[in-house]
Amino acid sequence: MTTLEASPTPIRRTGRLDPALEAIREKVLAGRRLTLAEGEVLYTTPDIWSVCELANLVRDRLHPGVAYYNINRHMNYSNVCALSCKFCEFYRKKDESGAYTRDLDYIREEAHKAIESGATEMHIVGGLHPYLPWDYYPDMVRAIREVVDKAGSNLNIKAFTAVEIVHLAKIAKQFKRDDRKAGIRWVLQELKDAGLGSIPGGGAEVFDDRVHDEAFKGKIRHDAWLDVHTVAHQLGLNSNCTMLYGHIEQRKERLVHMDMLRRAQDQALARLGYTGDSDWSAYSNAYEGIDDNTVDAITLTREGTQLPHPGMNENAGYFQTIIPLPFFPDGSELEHLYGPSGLENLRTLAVARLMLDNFPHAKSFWIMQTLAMSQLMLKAGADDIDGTVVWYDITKVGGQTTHQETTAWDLQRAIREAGYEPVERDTLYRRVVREGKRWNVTTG
Ligand code: V47
Repeated sequence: MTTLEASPTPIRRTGRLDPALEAIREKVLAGRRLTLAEGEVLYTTPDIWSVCELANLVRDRLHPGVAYYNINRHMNYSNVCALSCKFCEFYRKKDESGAYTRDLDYIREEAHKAIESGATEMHIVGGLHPYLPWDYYPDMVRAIREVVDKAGSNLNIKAFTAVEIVHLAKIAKQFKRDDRKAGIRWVLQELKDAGLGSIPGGGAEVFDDRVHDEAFKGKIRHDAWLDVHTVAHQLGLNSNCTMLYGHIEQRKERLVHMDMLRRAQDQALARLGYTGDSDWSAYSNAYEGIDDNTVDAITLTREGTQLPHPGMNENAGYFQTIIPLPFFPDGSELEHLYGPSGLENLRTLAVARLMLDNFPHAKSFWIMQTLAMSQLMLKAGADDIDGTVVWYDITKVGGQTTHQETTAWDLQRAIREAGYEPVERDTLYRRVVREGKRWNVTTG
């Protein structure tokens, strides 16, 4: 096993494929799963453009000719948080200046605005509020649902990271240490009944105990994060997942993170009837502590494989997309760090696309990557650049304002210029057909 360097690898273009990538290319073409050791090669080769090309080969096979965007709005119900994660500039303590908690009237008003703007999704997250009662959360979802139903809209309420869901199980007094999934199931079922439509991918950070203890101690670890998403999938809720990189983690830890996610997705896809490759010798992992023989590897990247889609199975829940998030040091306790470079962002997106062979989508979240970089990423594995967003409080790119709106036209233009047909999607990646602010989805 090689050791990954923390320092950037200088890139080189020789006009021919780095020989170290040849065997990897063969596997990618055949739609076979890459090992963690091969992931290291993707991270260390100076031939970064070939890594991007390989990732784009997969992306074009899965989504020929198109790239996705959506019309959405982000809303944070509170920035008050019991945790103090070192990478986070969003949280405030209860009486600190800038702390806010929204009431139901504010939330209803935001739902109105979202519908008026033609949004197909509200993305809602907040801190782990120490005092809000359990009822606040299903009441919030119900209040939005009422506004949405009254307007005859089909807007998806995508809300609460896995970290919040575990917190809610605790405040609802449903959390049982010896049966964590039971409390999670109770909370998710209540929220689903209230109108929750899907789960966002936040709060995953990097699935590594060392990084957890140094940078976000107190937050749930990877096992609880994965439990929430597994239960969500079992209840028929689709979810996304993120990876926050470029702070104190190593590239090797990112690869382990990706491996854990693809194993969880293997399980979700197996429940949907997909069958896999049980020949673990083909992609045996070299890392200590990684158990090799859990489930079959199911890949979606072979030519002609049908992608999972809503309604293919009753209670069909699965991970839709991986969203690598580059760390922004400004205003956080880790402000002394640089954050990842442009090339590291490009490479990480490409590596994620290649390693996560059972994920239908790879998203470049333009708010954190910038729209210019997201456009480049459409040629390095990304098929989705997210949405119109409007207000974004969690990171503030290049300044202080949280108003980070872009128009659907800007997103379409970026996509077209990259050579793809822009496709407006809803939260579940169904094609949106719209007339102004009124919209519907097609099932094909
Ligand atoms: O969980 C916090 C990250 C996440 C910083 O599911 C930071 O479709 C960079 O999860 N620098 C929230 N990142 C964002 C998120 C998300 C975004 C877009 C779409 C979806 C989706 C999910 O932002 C947090 C955390 O991992 N974050 N602080 C920071 N300083």
